Amino acid sequence: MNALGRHILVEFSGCNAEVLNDVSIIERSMIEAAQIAGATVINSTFHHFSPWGVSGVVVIQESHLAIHTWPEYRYAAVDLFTCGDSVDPWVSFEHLKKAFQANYSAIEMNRGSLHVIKKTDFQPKIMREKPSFDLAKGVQIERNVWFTDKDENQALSLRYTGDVLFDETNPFQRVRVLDSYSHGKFLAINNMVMCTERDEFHYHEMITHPVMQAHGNAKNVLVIGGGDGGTIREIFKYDQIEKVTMVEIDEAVVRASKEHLPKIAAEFGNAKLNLIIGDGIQFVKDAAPNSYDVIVVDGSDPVGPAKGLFTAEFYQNCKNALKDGGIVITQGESPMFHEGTFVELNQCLKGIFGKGSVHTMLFHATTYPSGMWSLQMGVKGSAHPVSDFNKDKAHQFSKAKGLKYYNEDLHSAAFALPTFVKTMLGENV
Ligand code: SPD
Repeated sequence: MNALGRHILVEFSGCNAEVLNDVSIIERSMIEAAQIAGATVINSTFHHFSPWGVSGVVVIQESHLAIHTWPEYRYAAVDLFTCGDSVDPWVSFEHLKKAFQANYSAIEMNRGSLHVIKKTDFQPKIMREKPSFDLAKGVQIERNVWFTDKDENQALSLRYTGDVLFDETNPFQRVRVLDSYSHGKFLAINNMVMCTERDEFHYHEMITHPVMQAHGNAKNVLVIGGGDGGTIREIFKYDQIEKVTMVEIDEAVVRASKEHLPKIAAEFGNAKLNLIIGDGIQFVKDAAPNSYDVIVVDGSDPVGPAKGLFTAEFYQNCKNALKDGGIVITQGESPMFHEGTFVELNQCLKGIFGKGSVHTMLFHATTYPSGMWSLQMGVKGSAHPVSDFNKDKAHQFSKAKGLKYYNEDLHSAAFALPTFVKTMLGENV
């Protein structure tokens, strides 16, 4: 070869769109493509974009392999660039063609043609230290694979190992468990983070304890969603509980959590739990009036099956199913990430429970986009969750149960809203 390297520019078309949207498969295929061509892999960086698409690069001692995918066009742009004679980029090409089930067009060009460039006697002023390891001896490569929860303008990313512990797509949604470096294992539904091992207690304690403490003596509780089990784990910390009914639409969420997130899914064996795999929206519609002390709506974001959890009909049915003095609490999205949904849900609840009986809380959701998340309460009655709650009881409870986020001071503080949020909700009078 009369050049420093060979560069193949590939247009892969007609590919399998699901494969092109799967960061783990893409990363694995690209690394394999490098390795079977005889390259020495140094590291890899891959990002999954939401709603779709993957970009990534595998750095090899002999240059790089790079990819950008457009699943919606079933298209991938791939660069296979290798230097020296020991690696054949066409071997990588063949591997990827098969992995993506692709049609292709490709051109090869020489890089650093020796007709054009001449070697000099360049002597670097500073010599790099010798590497402390021998790449050829198969050291562990550094992988840089990211999961991104985002809309068109904002995102939250977690770097994960690249290994996929659970991945199932069913008619409702895609359910995954991945292993992040900073937050441990996490549950993702449709490219959105649901909970991570490290910070799930923020969400699960806050969706449970303020409402349970505000009620004071809830014995019969209904949970809609909550398939990972974190919410029922918190509810079962109350000795007075007689029955918890949980209606989760997707059994895969329960299974994934039991299998991979056992500390979150710790209470599925509780004898007081009635777990129903079914449609929570229909369940509440059919529920007998005046049945529940507390209803917890622990759903996903309003796409897919959780869409119906953001409607007036659903909350009207929740109100009917509550006893007098009962309270519904729902995850209310983020004022910074989903302002429209946040405000609409608040207005919807006010229309059903009355303006003075809807109360909004904020808490730190460190792995949800923007980090600021809301919970909204609708009270069937006149009790106020702050002025009427028993602070001393909340203190004793949170201490005795070793809670890590909720305490009696935070209870009141969570209802204190920043001025801009009050303005959004029309409450800054
Ligand atoms: N954007 C994430 C909102 C998720 C709310 N539900 C999480 C489920 C945890 N039990």
